[in-house]
Amino acid sequence: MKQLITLDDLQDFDALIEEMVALKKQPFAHTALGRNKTLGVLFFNPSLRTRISTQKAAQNLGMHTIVMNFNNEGWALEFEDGVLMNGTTSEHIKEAAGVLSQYFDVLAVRAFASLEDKQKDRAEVVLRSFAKYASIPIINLESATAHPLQALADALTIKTFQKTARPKVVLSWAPHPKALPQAVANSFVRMMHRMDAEFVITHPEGYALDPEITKEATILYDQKQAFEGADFIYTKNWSSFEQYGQILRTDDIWKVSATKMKWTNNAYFMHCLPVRRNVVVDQDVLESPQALILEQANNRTFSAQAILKKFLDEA
Ligand code: AN0
Ligand code: CP
Repeated sequence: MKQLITLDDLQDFDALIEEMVALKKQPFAHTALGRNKTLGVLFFNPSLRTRISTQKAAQNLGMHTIVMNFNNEGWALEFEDGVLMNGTTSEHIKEAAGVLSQYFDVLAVRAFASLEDKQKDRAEVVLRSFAKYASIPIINLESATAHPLQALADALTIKTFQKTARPKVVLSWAPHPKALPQAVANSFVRMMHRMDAEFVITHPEGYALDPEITKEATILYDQKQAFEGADFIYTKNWSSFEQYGQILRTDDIWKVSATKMKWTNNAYFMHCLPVRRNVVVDQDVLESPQALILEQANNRTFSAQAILKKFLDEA
């Protein structure tokens, strides 16, 4: 494996989950593996969890980390080939990725969707260009269409808390005042297809995700019907995929509340964070014993560590 851009790059899903469980039990069992190796971490967007947990994961493996906030501190990058660079961009991705490959052993990149150009976002121009022109492994820290480390952490959370062999897991769209990407939801769907579970997506009409990704999923427009008998409610906002990047409604009908959680089988509540309180979900749900949000955040260290370990093992 030379890159983790989407979960489709990962062949051995079950083995990776087992690795995460082992690393969570003994985070410092492989401190010699990353000795004298350096992880580069580039951010084109804000982050709390990804930024800290990825560095912690590297540190647990004995690696060094260098973080760079690229938007404010790097040169404006050009991604188009053969272009006359007499405009706003200062450095081509071919040089930038080549140069970074001189300094680092593994490179992790966060570059969100533009939500303006659907074709460019779907082509994953930024992440795939880094992967194409770097000579070192690339890890996606949330790209235009995917957030695989979040989904792997969520898989570990579900595995840890499931009470039956085949739990019912519901991905429920939520309201949000800003247009957000589909990346978290996409990766959650891809991940759920690899789990033994009854998986249901519920969202209002107009909020269908990329049909390429959801083609095997059960989709319900009735949130109550979806919640009935659920063991896990995973809520997340995303902007419209069809009317790309648009917010189609501003009401709070789809917000998760304690009343809605009563429709479920005493379900656990999940969200990747950051979450807008009382917009996406009521705060009493977030603060209830059923909320797994801190466990999900904790598991981000072990998803990053398992992927880093895989790259170091294969180097
Ligand atoms: C981002 C998103 O929805 O993709 C990051 C989530 C991990 N969320 C926000 O921008 C609020
Ligand atoms: N869940 C997640 O990726 O959080 P950050 O955006 O804070 O990294």
